[in-house]
Amino acid sequence: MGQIASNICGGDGRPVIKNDVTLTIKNVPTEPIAGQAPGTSGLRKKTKVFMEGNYLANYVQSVFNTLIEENVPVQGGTLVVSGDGRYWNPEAIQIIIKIAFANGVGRIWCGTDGLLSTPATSAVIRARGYGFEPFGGFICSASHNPGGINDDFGIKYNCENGGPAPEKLTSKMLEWTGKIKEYKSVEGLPNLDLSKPAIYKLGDKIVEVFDCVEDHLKLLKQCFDFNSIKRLMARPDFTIVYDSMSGVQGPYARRIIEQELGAKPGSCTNADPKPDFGGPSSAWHGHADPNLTYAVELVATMGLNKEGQKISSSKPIPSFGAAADGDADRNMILSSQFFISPSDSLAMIVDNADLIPQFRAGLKGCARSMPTSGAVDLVAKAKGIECFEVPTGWKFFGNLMDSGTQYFPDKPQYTPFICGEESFGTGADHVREKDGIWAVLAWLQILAKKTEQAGKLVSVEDVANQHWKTYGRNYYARYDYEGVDKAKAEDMMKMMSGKSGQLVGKSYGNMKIKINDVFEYNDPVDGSVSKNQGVRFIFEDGSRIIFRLSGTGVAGATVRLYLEKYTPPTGNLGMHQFDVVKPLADVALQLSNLKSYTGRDKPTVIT
Ligand code: G16
Repeated sequence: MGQIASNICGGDGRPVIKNDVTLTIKNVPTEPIAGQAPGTSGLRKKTKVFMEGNYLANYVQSVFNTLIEENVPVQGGTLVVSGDGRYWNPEAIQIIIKIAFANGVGRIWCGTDGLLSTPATSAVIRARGYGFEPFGGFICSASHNPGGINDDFGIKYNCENGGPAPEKLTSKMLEWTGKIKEYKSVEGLPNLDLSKPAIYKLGDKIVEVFDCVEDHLKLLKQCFDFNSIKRLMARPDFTIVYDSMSGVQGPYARRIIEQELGAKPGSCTNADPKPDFGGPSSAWHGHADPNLTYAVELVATMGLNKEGQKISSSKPIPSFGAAADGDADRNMILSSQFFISPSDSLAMIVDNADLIPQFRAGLKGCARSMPTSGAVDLVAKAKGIECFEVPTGWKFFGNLMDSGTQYFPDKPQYTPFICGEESFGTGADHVREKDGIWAVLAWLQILAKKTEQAGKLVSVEDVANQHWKTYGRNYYARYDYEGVDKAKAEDMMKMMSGKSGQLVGKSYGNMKIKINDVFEYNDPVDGSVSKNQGVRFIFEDGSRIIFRLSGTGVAGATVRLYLEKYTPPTGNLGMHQFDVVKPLADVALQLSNLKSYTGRDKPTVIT
């Protein structure tokens, strides 16, 4: 950078780099850009769209206009700005910093190399503290969507509680994008080296760069008993592979799983973050999306094919496997030749919460998104814990976790709290985002304690078998039809919504429809209503067929079809989930007429 007046230590080992620059605020005229509505999780578009003209600046300024209107303490405040390392992250971060300073922000916090995973951002906003508590943060990420100049970019604003902005704020942001006339920026900001921890004093503004792992690690150490996980790792019969799929999880995985917990070096694979998450030449074609289809490398290492069926392997199969997505909020959990569905994983973590120190005071609440299987409901009922069903989108869990705190002091408290989604998201109230490495540690903690109790290695498969014998099994699968014509997909949804309630009592094979409706959520904490959250067909035997359109894609539409069939403990628990739900899929195709609407006769991804 420009002139370094002095280079002294910041007290915590970081150099303080002073630069007496004068940052001049400029008002840049702009015009509204259509289509800046955030989806399920932030604004996601093709990278080239974000790179064009004022696209990013308009959105960021619209966020600031909203925050200022809402009396958020932006003036002199602290803001976190980082991302998942995807293509154009460094440039976007510089643009955001300039707009933030021009709008009055006093201090910016960045992870090293501009990296912070989504859960780590939440941890930093909530827990880094020391007198400069941030009012919020920007996460530059399109999560599991591929990165690269020809792929996707995204941005999301998280609030002071560390969670995604609620719908009432994002709608105001959207309103601003429709009437914006200018954005503010500063001139004279030197190019900052974000590669090492440092404190930059730039006139009266400060940019602090800190190790991207430290805050998240500190928080996770409060949640888990690292020593007992270390003992599991040290067992000669335990091996682990954690695939970061070239996303942002790499530095976290290496530091926590290998260095802190003692897994063998090399246990963390694809652990160098890449701007294209490995791109077309990677086995997963840059889709850093941990599921059976995309996490092909890990799935094969664990002795499975993409249908989750056992395959032979010439190499020893690790006892535990996990994968993360681009921004490291998602997780997939496997054991040797065994895949656990995210819905089951959630239920089993809730069932074994007493083995996790974070919940030593006793779990008070849990929740799942609507399409997630009802496996967790059965556990919650047996244990007398409150269980909520919310729409798809992590933001809907936030209010439940904040209920009974300073945000909603008159409402009941549901924390300690665990929640999760079928879309490979699991987490708890230590942060306000789903947390991939938290889920991995939760499983390792459960296995470590059960192994200690049993005196022999207990696997994910052992826990699952025991669980199903107790609660029965919610056989589950999701079919995705990606890249279909948006208008046609919307017509199909409209047709099904239009029949709401009319199919009750109708039989399909040996199943009779009990409920057919469009899911609507009445938030018990802030009273807000979210309509149109998916078409549901619920049968008398408890089987469910759910249809929704994905809200995270950037082109066309993705139809998601969720299928669930419950088998009691006395039934056949050892079948393959895809075979069990197949007859339900046939009924779903009949109910939706999907083939004639979309022209598709098979899904792109089944997981
Ligand atoms: C986001 C949300 C999740 C949601 C998922 C799937 O995940 O944070 O809560 O379940 O999208 O959404 P859709 O079905 O609309 O594509 P992520 O990992 O992409 O941030």
